[in-house]
Amino acid sequence: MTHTIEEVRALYKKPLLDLIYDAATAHRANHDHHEMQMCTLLSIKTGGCAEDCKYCSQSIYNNTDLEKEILMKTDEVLAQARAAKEAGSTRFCMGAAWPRVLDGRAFDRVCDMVKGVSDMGMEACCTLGMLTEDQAHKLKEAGLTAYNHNLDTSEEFYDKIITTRSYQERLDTLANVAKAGISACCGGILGLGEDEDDRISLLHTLSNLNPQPESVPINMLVPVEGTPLAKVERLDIFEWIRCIAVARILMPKAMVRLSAGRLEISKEAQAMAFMAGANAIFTGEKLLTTANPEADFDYTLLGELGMTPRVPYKDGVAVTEQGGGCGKPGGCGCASQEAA
Ligand code: SAM
Ligand code: DTB
Ligand code: SF4
Repeated sequence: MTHTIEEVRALYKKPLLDLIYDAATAHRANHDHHEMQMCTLLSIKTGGCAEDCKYCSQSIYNNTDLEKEILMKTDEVLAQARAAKEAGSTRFCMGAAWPRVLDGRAFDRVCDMVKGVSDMGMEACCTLGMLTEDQAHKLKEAGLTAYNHNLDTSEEFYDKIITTRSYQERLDTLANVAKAGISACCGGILGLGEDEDDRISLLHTLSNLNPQPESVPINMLVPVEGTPLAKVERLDIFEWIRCIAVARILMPKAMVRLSAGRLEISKEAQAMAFMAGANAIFTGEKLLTTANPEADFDYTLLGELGMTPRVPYKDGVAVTEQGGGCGKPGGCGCASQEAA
């Protein structure tokens, strides 16, 4: 179903509690609202990126004190994936600070990593920059579940944030991902200094992608010292919640993923975001290069709210090799486990 920009604006402008109520209704009609998908990120190649994204610690245009790291070895990555699985994650996302994928040994190694993660029974995701259709097919063959490639902000605001690539190039990669039959994980960053119309425009573009993204990461800017956005004014938290609710209503089947920025967001606001339809988080003490809440914080919060981590699924069938039926890390011994 396509949505006009006026429809998206009308939704966005609803009284907040009505909007959250509608989003919670859409969430409950399409998902088990007690479930939270836990995902882990790993930066497999860090820093030295030739794009000029004004928010990013990894761009060569920004003066951050990040240590560059070359592409990790496959077995080191798989050891981290196994640890993430043991800690309760069902999705492992590998990020490389590349503007685009180049064919050759590095890409072949990433395909091996994807295969290894997928063979462990975890959903494998990567974010490697721009991708050709042929490269997307190779990742699909290796077992990739989803490719993360964000639109980040509105088309109108894009050149205030990134000038080394165009919005159309992002859309082209998303089309290549779709042609290879890989799910798209596509969302954006809030708090870049954009205005309300930019947030509405981003949500409109995301919801009109065909097919709609399987996963929609909502990042709140993590201000990084040495980037042009280090001192930008913080976005009001209710705007963040509003975007989550609108994303849930417009993309009812998607996983709405709270991504960067949770460390600075109170547990009450995170609970409100879950109410508004967010059903996935990144766990682990690090995102790619910035800090994330401790596992204890996340598991305590889920417990307080009566929520449970989602069990892993592969090809529509629950993976039972490890972990209990409830999906708790290490398992609790309960047997009930249904495929979605
Ligand atoms: N280089 C690839 C790309 O840009 O598509 C993949 C890695 S990039 C770090 C993945 C996403 O992380 C970006 O699209 C952006 O949404 C998010 N991100 C990066 N730095 C961030 C920051 N400081 N705060 C919030 N989100 C950020
Ligand atoms: C996404 O949208 N957010 C994640 C994931 N996709 C790769 C990355 C967040 C990165 C936050 C900044 C950092 O840690 O460098
Ligand atoms: Fe490079 Fe991605 Fe960072 Fe942009 S967001 S500088 S493309 S790593």
